[in-house]
Amino acid sequence: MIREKRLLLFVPLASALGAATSCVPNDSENHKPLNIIYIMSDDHSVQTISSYDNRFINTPNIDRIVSEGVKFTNSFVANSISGPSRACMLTGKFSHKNSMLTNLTRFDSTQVTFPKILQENGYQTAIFGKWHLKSEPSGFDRWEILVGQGQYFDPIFITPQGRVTHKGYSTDVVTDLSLEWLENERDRDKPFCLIIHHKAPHRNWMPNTTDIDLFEDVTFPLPHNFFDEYEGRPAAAAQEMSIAKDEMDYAFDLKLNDPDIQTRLKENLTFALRRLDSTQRKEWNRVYDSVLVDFKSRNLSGRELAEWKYQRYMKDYLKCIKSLDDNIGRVLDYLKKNNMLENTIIVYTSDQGFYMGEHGWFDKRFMYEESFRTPLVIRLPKEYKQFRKRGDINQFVQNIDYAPTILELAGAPIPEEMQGESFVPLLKGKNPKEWRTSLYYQYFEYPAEHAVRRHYGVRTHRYKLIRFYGHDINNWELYDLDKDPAEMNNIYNKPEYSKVQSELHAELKKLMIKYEDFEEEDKKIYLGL
Ligand code: SGN
Ligand code: CA
Repeated sequence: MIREKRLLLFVPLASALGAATSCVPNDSENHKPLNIIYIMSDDHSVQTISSYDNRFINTPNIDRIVSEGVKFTNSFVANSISGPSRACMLTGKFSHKNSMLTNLTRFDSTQVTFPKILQENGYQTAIFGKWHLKSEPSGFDRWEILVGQGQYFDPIFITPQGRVTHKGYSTDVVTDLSLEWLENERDRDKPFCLIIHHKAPHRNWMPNTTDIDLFEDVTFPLPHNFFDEYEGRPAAAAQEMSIAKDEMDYAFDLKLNDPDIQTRLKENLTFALRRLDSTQRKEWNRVYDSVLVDFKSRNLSGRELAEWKYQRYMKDYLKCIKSLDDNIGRVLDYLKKNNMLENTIIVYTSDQGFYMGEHGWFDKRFMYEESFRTPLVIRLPKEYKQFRKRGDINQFVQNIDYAPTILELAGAPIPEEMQGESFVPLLKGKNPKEWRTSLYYQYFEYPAEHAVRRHYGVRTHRYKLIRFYGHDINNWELYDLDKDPAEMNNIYNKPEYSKVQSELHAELKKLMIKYEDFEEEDKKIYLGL
């Protein structure tokens, strides 16, 4: 079934924009369907994009998208982990509906996805980079995807014709493939949707050797809750994603390559380093050998050791972000040079947020702010400028909205089964009265790496209610985000919040019914089914 708001196929952009049609200049570009470039990185935190947060790094190219478009200040995922997040993005549905609950699941590629609908409506579709859904891509005219998580150096890709290795650094290679497709492979008579999915800055945060010296002399501010003791938050206490503990591996994560340092993931570093050529290896050793010497000479322990690990983590992660931002710049420059900017929508986002030491963590998964949020910035063609004067959009959006939004932008129909909402009205600067005021979240991957318990919850503009459930946990958390933005103080069952608490329970139940998430035993019991 197709929703009523379905748009005509290939309506000129001016008509797709509705009421203001007559104001749109009538040059020929406006009569072509919009091209879409969707760039998504892996694990890029909101904290490390300068237009969101300028404490750590300058990202001029991502910021260019913002200055020529919009920045979503309240952008969230539906399930903060790669495969599930990608499935939500493609299908416009929550995980329980697209069945991709965890990274271990295989995506059912017979499902309806936005690239398939674009294809049916005359678009050319292509994807390069991380896929992470186990089954092969469908709905793409051209695809070349990384094997699993992919490698940072000389990454191996899967193509319909078999495997191929491309020499170079992953972020450069994925961009090269994308630009090559734009320049030489696509059919220039058709509109396109190009999806560029970077591996970076995923663990183990290996920088390009060209960026290897960056940030070496910078000391980053420690998050105020780095030494969190998780009082009143048993799930947070039970996680295994602590920078201070061995979960942040001295060899694999911190690149301390030494016979004296034998760790659980040491072999993974050995394998990753084998992919560097001799020139790259020389550069690598120049930097990381001196880090090793420094580390040994300090003989650190306790808090000092944890802080040293945090500093190393930040440096490596941010080196990866530098290359990511540079490569986004390459795409923008290409479009500018080829006069394509005004007929192309450019989206930049991540598959989820990430912890930069908040609560003492790396990784994601939790419904807490740093990993529930994800960056979302969109460069808009000039026709949109008359609708939106301001750069920030503050309404709640979620990655289940991407599919319906992209379809509406392309003038293609939005299937009824998609649970997300097109946010095209927000891009036009409208403030729809009926827009969502609460968000639903779910996480399923447990037992698993990093030991984050299953949970679900609701977030409003001020409060967050989370339920952790399973064989070894059964508890609720409630946060007043105005008073406690870092989510340190669980106020569940505090008498002064009893009214708020019951309102949030009602809202959570409403969302579970709306999105039809009541198959699991815990949810059935909660809903009284
Ligand atoms: C790998 C990482 C984990 C990470 C998951 C999921 N371990 O398993 O730290 O949480 O990926 O990440 S590693 O030792 O292989 O680096 S996700 O972004 O793909 O969901
Ligand atoms: Ca990820």
